[in-house]
Amino acid sequence: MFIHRRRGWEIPESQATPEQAVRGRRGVLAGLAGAAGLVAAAPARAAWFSSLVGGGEPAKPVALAPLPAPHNARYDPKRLLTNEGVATSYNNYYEFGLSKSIAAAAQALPTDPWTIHIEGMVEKPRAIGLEDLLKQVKLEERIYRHRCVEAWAMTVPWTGFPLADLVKLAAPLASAKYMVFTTLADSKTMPGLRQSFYPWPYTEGVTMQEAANELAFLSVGMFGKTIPPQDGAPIRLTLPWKYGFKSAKSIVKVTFTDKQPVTFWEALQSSEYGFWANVNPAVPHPRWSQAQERLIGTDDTVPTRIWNGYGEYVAAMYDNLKNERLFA
Ligand SMILES: Nc1nc2c(c(=O)[nH]1)N[C@H]1C(S)=C(S)[C@@H](COP(=O)(O)O)O[C@H]1N2
Ligand SMILES: [Mo]
Repeated sequence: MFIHRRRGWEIPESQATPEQAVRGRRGVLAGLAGAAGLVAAAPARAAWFSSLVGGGEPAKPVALAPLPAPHNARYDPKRLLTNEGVATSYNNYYEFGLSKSIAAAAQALPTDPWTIHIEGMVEKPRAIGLEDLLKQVKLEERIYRHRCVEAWAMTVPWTGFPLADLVKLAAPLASAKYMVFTTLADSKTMPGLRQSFYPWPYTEGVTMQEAANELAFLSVGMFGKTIPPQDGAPIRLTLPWKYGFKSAKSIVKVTFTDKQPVTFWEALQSSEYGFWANVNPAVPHPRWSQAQERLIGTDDTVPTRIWNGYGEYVAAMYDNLKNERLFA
């Protein structure tokens, strides 16, 4: 299959993640592209790839503002911080392309003004400006480990506030069971949206109990500054006990519902990416092991921990869900 042939833009990522993981997500793509008849003549294929991986004029780098906030030491990651330059240049943000190198393209992300719509099963649907929202919460800094389903990990100081604070502001009805996050889909600046076989916009979801968990965090900063576009400016989820794809970037809408949502990766390939997506080294991805993880920016590979090491905070939430596919 053509997707398994090595191309220039594949090399950095191939070195950086287990080959199977690299092929893993693109393998999904290859299957879909084949099914959609996209395996076309060479020039068409080249154009298709370049539209996937971005390219074109990089926008002017966004200036990040200092964002001081008290450090909360309760969540000591017991791991060295990932180098800032590495953490902010090795990204997954498919709206800007499939490669890890989307930071330049992402500088075009329009973040000002930013409005979050609150919809569904709430007392009163409304929209709230980010500035207004930030006046109603108290920012703090937390260092969390982040584990991508592709078997790489990073450790980052995030600045933000508990997701529970947004839930409180939103005032959901008692009948709401899930909170769904919809992220920006801006066709003017996001070349990835041209790939119509992806179920855009990128959405994610959690149960109300997960949303209320003390670890569930909304990040507006990283390394003491406003969060860079490529990492999900101006506001993203940070759910450290789940695979990274649950941590939706650039959130524009939260919807409360009583139906379990079908989220982006689940809609794309439900056999490989489910709703729960809790980290577990003993449950392999259908096409690669999850036993180990590579710490980006280092030469180290370390054992993966169940719940990404956050079991003391989260494991009890799943006691009555043993029949669910909790770890994929
Ligand atoms: N909107 C959106 N959010 C997203 C993604 C994406 O492609 N689009 N990728 C997810 C995945 S797979 C991971 S691992 C993390 C990566 O965050 P980082 O680039 O800040 O490391 O973002 C998650 N959130
Ligand atoms: Mo990921």
